[in-house]
Amino acid sequence: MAAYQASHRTVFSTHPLNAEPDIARLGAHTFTPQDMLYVRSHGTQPELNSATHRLSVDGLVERPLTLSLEALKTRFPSKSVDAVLQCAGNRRADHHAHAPVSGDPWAGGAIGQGRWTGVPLKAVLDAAGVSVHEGHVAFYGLDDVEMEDERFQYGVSIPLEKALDDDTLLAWAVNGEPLRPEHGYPLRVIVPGVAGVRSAKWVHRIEVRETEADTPIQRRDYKLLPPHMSLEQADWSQGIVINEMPLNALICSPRDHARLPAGRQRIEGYAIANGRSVARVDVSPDGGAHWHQAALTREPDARWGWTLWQVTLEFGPGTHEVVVRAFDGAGQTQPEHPGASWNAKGYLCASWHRITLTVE
Ligand SMILES: Nc1nc2c(c(=O)[nH]1)N[C@H]1C(S)=C(S)[C@@H](COP(=O)(O)O)O[C@H]1N2
Ligand SMILES: [Mo]
Repeated sequence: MAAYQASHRTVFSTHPLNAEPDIARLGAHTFTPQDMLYVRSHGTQPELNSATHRLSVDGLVERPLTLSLEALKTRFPSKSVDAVLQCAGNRRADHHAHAPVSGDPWAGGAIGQGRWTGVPLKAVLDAAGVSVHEGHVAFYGLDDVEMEDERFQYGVSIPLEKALDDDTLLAWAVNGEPLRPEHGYPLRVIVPGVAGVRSAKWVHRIEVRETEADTPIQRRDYKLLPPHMSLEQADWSQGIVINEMPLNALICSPRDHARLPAGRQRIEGYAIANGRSVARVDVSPDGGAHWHQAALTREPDARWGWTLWQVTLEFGPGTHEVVVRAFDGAGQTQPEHPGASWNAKGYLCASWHRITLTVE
């Protein structure tokens, strides 16, 4: 077994807490243990109590509601959903290596899979009686965020249609444990297949609206800007709102720049198609000149899950560039270079992942 880094994770900041696990450990677990799951927080970490916490549901509904955790757990049918949570900035380091971008340089560990337990958001919205056919559902957290000298409460929204998907949850547990404070205790939203930003932590208010949430996080962040647009001159109205995540794959082990003895070497990692299937994972031992197909491991019902993969390849002495790329069920694959999707905030990097191995 490889020797793990002492800390097991990279901490970009502590206030707010932003940290990703050592990716060599990440790929070893189908369900990411909570203390290994990346943390992406924009502001304060509220100290909440599940006994006194309340969730309100208002806006374009016939019967506004205020619910305790107890009421959520007893008045609605609960269910568990296996889903990957992934930051839109995952793999930003690869965009950054192409040309500088703004934001923490996540290597590829801003992702993890959980078995989330809670109530379908749809059940709560049905109880409140949504009075529109089209619209948006906004989620507000109890954390305070500072952005460009403004201080505000975290808030985001998703289209009503996605809010009514049976798998969109108000979750209080993951992998059979209550949520930890940094992951949204006592209640968070889980929007499977969608960028983590929409899965609001510490949620205390849900609002049904005609338009997207009027919050800075929704309107002036988490958008894919056109390639020529700098952050200083950003016209956010021209950005694509990030919801669905692209096809992606990563080599978790061995680590980039590992030194290894000559011979057979197991290569492993994750691939994700977010609601579609990962149909094939190709691994190249020589920078993309030749490709080998990896064996895939996927939970049969995991519509929103990741696919772990592994392949054993032979390496002689020298330096080798090992590359991975996935194909989805539509036969589509990933861009070869990070420049193809470069944007000033470094979102949605999904190019072929490359590591360098030195074999002695
Ligand atoms: N209230 C609140 N919810 C939030 C955030 C936040 O800062 N505050 N960060 C979002 C982002 S960008 C991501 S990627 C996920 C991260 O969830 P995790 O920290 O549990 O991994 O939470 C989302 N929900
Ligand atoms: Mo994120």
